[in-house]
Amino acid sequence: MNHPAQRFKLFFSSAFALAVCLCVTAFLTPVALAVERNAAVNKTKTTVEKQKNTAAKAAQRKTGQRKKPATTKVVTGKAFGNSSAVKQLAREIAQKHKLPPAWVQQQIAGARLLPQILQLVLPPSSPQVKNWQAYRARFLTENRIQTGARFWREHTLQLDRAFAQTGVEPRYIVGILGVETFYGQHQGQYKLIDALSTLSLNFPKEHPQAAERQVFFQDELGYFLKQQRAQPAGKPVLGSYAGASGWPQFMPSSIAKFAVDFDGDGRIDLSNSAADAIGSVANYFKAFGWQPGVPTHFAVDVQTVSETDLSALLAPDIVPSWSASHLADKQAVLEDEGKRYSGPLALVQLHNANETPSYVAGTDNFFVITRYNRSSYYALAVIELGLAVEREIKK
Ligand SMILES: [Ca+2]
Repeated sequence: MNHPAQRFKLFFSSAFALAVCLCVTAFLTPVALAVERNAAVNKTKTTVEKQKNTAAKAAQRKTGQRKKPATTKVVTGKAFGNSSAVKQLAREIAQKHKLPPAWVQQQIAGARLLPQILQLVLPPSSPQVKNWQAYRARFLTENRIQTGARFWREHTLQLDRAFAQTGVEPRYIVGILGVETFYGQHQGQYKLIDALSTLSLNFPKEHPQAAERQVFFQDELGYFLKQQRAQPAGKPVLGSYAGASGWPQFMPSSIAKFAVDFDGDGRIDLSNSAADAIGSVANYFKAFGWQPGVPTHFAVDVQTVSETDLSALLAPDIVPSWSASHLADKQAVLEDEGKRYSGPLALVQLHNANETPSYVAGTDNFFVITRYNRSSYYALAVIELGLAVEREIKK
């Protein structure tokens, strides 16, 4: 998929044994400026020290980390006012999104600079060590599974209706909403108008893709204002520092393209309506080619694969490229169901810090989940959380 977004890298620090640092890389993901939950254990505590406190707190909010430090406070700077940059941006947004120029300018002029998020959007300053097992452990907690089970029971009708309309099985919707916001509990605390205006007007020039990123956020600000004009929220919309909001953490452009009014009240409200969130996640997956009933991945053993073949099989990364028989030719041993699978597969490698990596063979549906967030770690956490919740409710 080509539509713009950005991804972030998560990694742990030993000093924050349970906290997570959130750093932006210059990548694109679809829905939310989604956090790339490519987890990595940063045992040496060397990277992004200057971002650690705020980033860890942001990650805690986003992921439902239980061990919270003192209440985080959003640092708010001055209002942008009617500067020439604001006037120009307002003109551009008004024209592109067919909005009244004076109204757009008023909205942006009243927005406030959020200095702390300018740090958060910078890429990490040193490589990260990825660790699937640590990453998985953060999301597959008993608390999250039990909360997911309550959510599923409470919203069974909507989940079933979404499945009937889109073919997206409830477990994947439940997995997404659990990983994204702990079932609506951690939707973010930044005013979207402030966050998006800050990134539109003051995007840090030292970012390697600064110009492209700034244009991206200007477009997102336009979508956001268009939605506010059409359907005023009545109070400030809150979300992540990157502009994602609601239970499913959709960016404004994703709301425009994929969100649906699933409870039939005439409004799309991803912040307050679990039903709208359910329908919108299902609709998103359907739009990216979800195939009902197709598994997301198979177990695969690569111990007997030669190093050269392994490199070749890993080259396409998460893009399904190999037949089951091709994998067999290269001595990769699929589980039985995988051996019979007729679609293309991706050999997905997940690092476990210094331990042996994990591998799965991802199907087209695995790839669809990565359209939500371009990370195999993220996708597998969503899948495993959804399965764990499903097992819980079927007990
Ligand atoms: Ca609604």
